Amino acid sequence: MNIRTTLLLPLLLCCCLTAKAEEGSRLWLRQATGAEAQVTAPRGGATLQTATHELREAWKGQPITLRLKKDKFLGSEGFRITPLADRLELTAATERGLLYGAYHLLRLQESNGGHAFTPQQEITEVPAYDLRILNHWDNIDGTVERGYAGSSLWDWESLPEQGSDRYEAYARANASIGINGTVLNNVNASPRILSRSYIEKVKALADVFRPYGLRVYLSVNFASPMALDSLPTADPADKAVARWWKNKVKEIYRLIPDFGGFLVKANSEGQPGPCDYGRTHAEGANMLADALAPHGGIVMWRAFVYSPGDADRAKQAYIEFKPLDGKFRKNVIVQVKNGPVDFQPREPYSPLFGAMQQTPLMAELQITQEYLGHANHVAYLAPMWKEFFQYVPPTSLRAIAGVSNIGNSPNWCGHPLAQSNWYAFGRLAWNPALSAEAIADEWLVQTFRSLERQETSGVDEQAAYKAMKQILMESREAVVNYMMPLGLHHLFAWGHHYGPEPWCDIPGARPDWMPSYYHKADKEGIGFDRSSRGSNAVAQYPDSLARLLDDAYSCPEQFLLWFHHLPWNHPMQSGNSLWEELCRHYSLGVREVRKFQQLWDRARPYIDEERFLLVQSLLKIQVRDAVWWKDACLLYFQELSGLPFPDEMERPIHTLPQLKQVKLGISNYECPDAELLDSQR
Ligand code: GCW
Repeated sequence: MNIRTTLLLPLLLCCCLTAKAEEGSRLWLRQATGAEAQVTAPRGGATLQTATHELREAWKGQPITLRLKKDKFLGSEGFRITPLADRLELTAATERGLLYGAYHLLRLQESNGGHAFTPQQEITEVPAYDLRILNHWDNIDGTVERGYAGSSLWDWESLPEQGSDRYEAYARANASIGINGTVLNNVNASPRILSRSYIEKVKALADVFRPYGLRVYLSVNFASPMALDSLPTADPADKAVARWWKNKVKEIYRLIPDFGGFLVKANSEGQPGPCDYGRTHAEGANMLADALAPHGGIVMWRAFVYSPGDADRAKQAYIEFKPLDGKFRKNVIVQVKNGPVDFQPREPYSPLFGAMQQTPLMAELQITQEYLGHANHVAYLAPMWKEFFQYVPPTSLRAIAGVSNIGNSPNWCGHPLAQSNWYAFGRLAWNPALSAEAIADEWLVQTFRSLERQETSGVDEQAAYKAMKQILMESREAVVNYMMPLGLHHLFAWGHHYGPEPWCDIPGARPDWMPSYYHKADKEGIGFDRSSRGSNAVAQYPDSLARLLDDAYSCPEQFLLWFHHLPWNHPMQSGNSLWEELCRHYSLGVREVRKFQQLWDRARPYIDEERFLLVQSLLKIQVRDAVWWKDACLLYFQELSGLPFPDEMERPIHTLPQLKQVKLGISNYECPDAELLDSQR
């Protein structure tokens, strides 16, 4: 029996005994039905009918009239809610605007404890971005790359003949938070997704999603013409290749007239691309853009490129893409990960943002917790994304994408609290000015409010919500503390990116996939020197920021070891040495997760047993892992620093040789050696 089963067994037994169990499948959409509100609406299409239906089912407030009215200010998705003497009026220029308005009203009602609610003032909402897109890294064999919530939601085998209730539930959940696009398949794309039979499957999904304003996009493999139709080349300058793409695009639009376009990972991690033929990323993107333009489609071209050459990995995307600024067609958007390396628990922002003034850019955020404890650890990511927006003004972006954490597990995201990240992504994509706190409040009350109890039970219940919110708000920083504080990054074990392996050294493997490439710890000190004396990655940032980052005494300490290699006794702002400060952060991370356990227990009387117990069990795993991280990193670094642990620090409970034996399977759901880890406690 592995660790997850051992810890979850009492939970499974207990849930059989409780009546009001909830498995989380209803997400934040748990409002009661049968409200019988008076809802008046013009005749319209499926989207308008959906808006009307949602309000009729659940709206408890005063009568409401839906109106379609041309309004330049509202654009194609905004809406206005106007309180009149005897009713509310919801107006929008399109049916989609009305749908978003309907969900907004229901969200306000739920935030009001599910009670009838009358807005006192006019409310006007217009989304910050036209494209608010989920990226699924779902493979056509049903697996999900970096997915921790079961298999893919898309049952390609049974499509298009057979549907699933979950397809509609998925579209509805997205619409309720304003997400309006979905890339169905992995950026490491199988060419087969563009075969006729798969396009028919994609059409079936697009038909289900359409009433919810959710457009479908596909990731494409740049060598598809060779793989599918045996063309001798995929060179974008080759006329036959361009013609192949034009025809393929036509074939797609014949079946899916509102198809959104392509997402492309090219010349990255072994994927084919235009550089294979001596062409640039712009030439490759433009060839696809020309095929899509007549149909209104777009290309989202990823800037996630790096190779094991001499240049610091963190500099490479900038080096390759910056010279291409202004060279892309109008319907190309370059999609850039938030940080320059790869979705680490904390990274500075990617310097490409702000550097490509002539090119529309979109941010790629990662909702799935590839580097933040998978679906075992609680890590509410809105604070991380807000941190990104502090440096990259939302207005400088054209669109926003999030790598999905959704799978076919009953609660969609694996960890019950991970649903908050799907929710927060949608809300921030609609309005990046919302605070992480406000989003946490909204999500918690909608997701956990007791449906049995009509009235809130006052002070204690408020305290329980406050405790849950504290967990969410502090969770990401806790993960940073016990995994990679002070700017450390990529200390992950080979392959699965779950546990620590700062010592990892696989002979012959790519150096830029090894932790030592990033931490560069030795007897003298630790950290990657990206200052002007080192790789000079700081020079890719605007001058004033570059100067700040370049000096170890002015560089924000949260990025210190990202930009500097420093002696173990480097003095920190706290007065501690760097070594002491590292020890302090790792220990703090462990203590924070222990505190989450206590805080979570406070919520018990107010929420359902099933989700309560599941989170309680997962927190045990998280504490176990936090201790594992702390011990592994500190014991390893201590071998190099030769320094003693500070007096007050909690002592390791493992030894380094023991920890070096731990080898987890690729997925944390099957961790054959977790017992070894557990038995070492
Ligand atoms: O970080 C890496 C992930 C890969 C992923 C890649 C990417 C889809 O480990 O699994 O591939 O990033 O973003 O393309």
